[in-house]
Amino acid sequence: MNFLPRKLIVASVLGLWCFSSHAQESAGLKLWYKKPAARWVEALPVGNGHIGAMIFGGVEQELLQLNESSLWSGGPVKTNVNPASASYLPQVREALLKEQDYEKANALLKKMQGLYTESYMPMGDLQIRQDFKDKKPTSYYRDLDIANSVASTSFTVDGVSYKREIFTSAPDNILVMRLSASKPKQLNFTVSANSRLHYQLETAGKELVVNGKAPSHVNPNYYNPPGQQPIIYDDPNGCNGTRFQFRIKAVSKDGIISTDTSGISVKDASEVFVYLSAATSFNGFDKCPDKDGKDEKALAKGYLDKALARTYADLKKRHEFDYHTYFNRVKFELADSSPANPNLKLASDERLMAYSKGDYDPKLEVLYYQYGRYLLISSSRPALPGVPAGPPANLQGIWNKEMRPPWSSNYTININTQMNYWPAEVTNLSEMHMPLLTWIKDLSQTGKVTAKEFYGARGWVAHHNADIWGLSNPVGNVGDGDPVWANWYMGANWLCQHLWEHYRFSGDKAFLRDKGYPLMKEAALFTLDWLVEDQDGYLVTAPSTSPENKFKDPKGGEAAVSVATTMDISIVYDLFSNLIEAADVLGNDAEFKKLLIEKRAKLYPLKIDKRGRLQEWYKDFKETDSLHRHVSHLFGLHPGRQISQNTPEYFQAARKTLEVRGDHGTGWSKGWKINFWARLLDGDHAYKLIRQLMKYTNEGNSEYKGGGTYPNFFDAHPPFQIDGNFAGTAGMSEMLIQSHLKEIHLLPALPSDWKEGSIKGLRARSGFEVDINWKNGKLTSSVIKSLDGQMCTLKTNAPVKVAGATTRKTDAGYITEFKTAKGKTYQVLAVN
Ligand code: FUC
Repeated sequence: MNFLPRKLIVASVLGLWCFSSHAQESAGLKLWYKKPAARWVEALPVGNGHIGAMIFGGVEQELLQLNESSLWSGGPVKTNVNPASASYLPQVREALLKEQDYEKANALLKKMQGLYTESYMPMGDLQIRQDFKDKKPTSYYRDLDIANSVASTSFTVDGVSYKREIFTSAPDNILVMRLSASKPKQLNFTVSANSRLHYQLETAGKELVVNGKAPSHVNPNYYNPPGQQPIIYDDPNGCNGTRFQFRIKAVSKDGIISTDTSGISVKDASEVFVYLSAATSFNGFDKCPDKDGKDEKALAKGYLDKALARTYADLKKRHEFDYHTYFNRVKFELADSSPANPNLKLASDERLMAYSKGDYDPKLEVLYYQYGRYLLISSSRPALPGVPAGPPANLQGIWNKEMRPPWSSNYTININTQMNYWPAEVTNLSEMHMPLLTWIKDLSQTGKVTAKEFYGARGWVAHHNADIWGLSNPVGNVGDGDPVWANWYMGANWLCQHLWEHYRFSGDKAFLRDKGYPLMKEAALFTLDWLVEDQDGYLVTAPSTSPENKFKDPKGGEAAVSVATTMDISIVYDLFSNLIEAADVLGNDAEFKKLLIEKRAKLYPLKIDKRGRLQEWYKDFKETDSLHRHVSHLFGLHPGRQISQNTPEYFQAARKTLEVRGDHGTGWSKGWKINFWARLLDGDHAYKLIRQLMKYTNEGNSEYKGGGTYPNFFDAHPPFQIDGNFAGTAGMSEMLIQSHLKEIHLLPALPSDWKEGSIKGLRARSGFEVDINWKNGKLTSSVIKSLDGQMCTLKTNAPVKVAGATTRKTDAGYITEFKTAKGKTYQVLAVN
């Protein structure tokens, strides 16, 4: 299934793009370094949603560590893995609601678990050996130009300058490398390939071909039961793992090229083009990738042959056109009050280090912001003609080198996967949201089976972990998972927010009617079955956890499971509210809407604890870790919209919660806190967290540890986890524009460090595209383009003028309302 309207695909390929576009100066939008990468987190990522490569930039030995986004271990999820599960539910509820025996509930929940997810696999390595007989290179330079999505490495040896330029093209699904030298016939090198998976090498003409296979099962890296092989290739149940092929061809006008299984040898060439295509047999979440798999060989050959039929210039032009279509939609500028800022001359790793020591460098923040957009365009792609859509970006986007990656590099849906997609709509990359929205439908199908088998419930459910196969059961291998993460029931409900948000930004009613609403409704059906009444008549969830924090059990010890955690109830509130609004938009399902309104009114209410914080659990339990990285109970502040200035007591309690939680944490935790502080309208505190998130971190160096940013600007959990990058970009956007409360709030949380700047091309809900300019920390003007002809309600911190509209002052700011016509642009001027 593909949600991308055909019109959009064709328009994108033919270049008939109708949204505004802002060509970007590439000078400031480069990551550059003075030496090759010594570690993976120093290598530079390129990707097209399918092929991912980490480029190390070595002189004599270049390494491209390769991925293909559909290459996972395993196959379709198994059913009936724990037939006894549902029988424990009444006992769990009894333990929780009647006996308050949290320990007993915890033990019982372990009996209600299923299997672990599968893992995202590395595909292989491409190596280039260029023998310079140990002569020292000079003028070494490597960069990643994110304005054009091209990486290059250059250096000089013996008076000859060499350059390698690499990009991955989405329209041609190919990785292309151009190697050149400043003097004729100086290129002598070999290209070889290998894989950590099972593989064989062969040649086809002058092509080097790697055929391989992913395991049929890989245990998570943290799960090592004695006597169990963690990696299994042959599945006795008959569905072996995904096959893959990547093939490489080198082309040169004047060089001599020969190929055997040890590699491709190039001699005496002046310019060489190396092409790499890749494909897997993955054929959808519900098909065995081996016996019912796609013909990966034909696919990889097809991509390569098609690319070879084009010139390098043509491939590059098509790639850049495609990339610019998305990237150029948003242009962000922050004025630097010291225009000759010496940090601008530093290599990116040194610059990041200087920044984390406190240097002022707003252009680095812009680079970080746009890098998040670069990573999303590179790791999450809708279909293009002849190229299918890729899967959603996982914990590492599409870049992974490990056989047993951290947390399986899977979809962790108690925060991380959703976080990946927070920047998608607001930063005008709605198409990149599609792989997630499509995958939600897959997940809902296994989720229906899980709802029925595990709980005897209607609708669909998903827990905290999922994978490309749409695994939806609570993980733990029936008894080995800790319920504090495994037994959490809100994955489907939270993901449904993305369906609704896609509609809110795009105004695409057909999407809402045909794709979004049915999935949201099915999630609500599960939830209606899941909710029970407590002794006071409130609707509660039981069992319930607050990912992934524990509380002091009044009976002694630590406990994870109780009743109606604030996060559960906030997510249910969000789902029901979105469905109620969706039914209004679509003018349908009046009965169901009525039911949801009734049920929502009976949900266990938000509470404020003794210390003035938003209460995390059903009762005012004491948390075991008051600085815990998850701040699950603030879901209603962000990404929900239940808590805002319109609910001043909860708004204040949310602030207090964050103050106590503190500013430390993993990369993604800091990223979430940027968004929280932006929603609390505190730009300076949000900015403080940007500084935290962009703290220089490196592997193998105890001086630079903790949550932050690696030399290649990847987010450090640590280890690498891409969600922090995305949350950073989303959070900075949230500081400049908010539209979750049915009004467009311009500059809601502008920090004092961002005195002057502009951002063009952000999107706001109800179908608007917005440019904002500010000086001396104050809005100067804005341009609002209406894409859907909706009423526009603007909120500003000072009065503004819009032709034909009046501005009124309220306690929360200035409100300006005006009718808009589709396609028209409206000027907003600040009144001084
Ligand atoms: C959750 C988080 C961890 C990590 C993992 C992928 O379990 O608590 O910090 O992000 O997901």
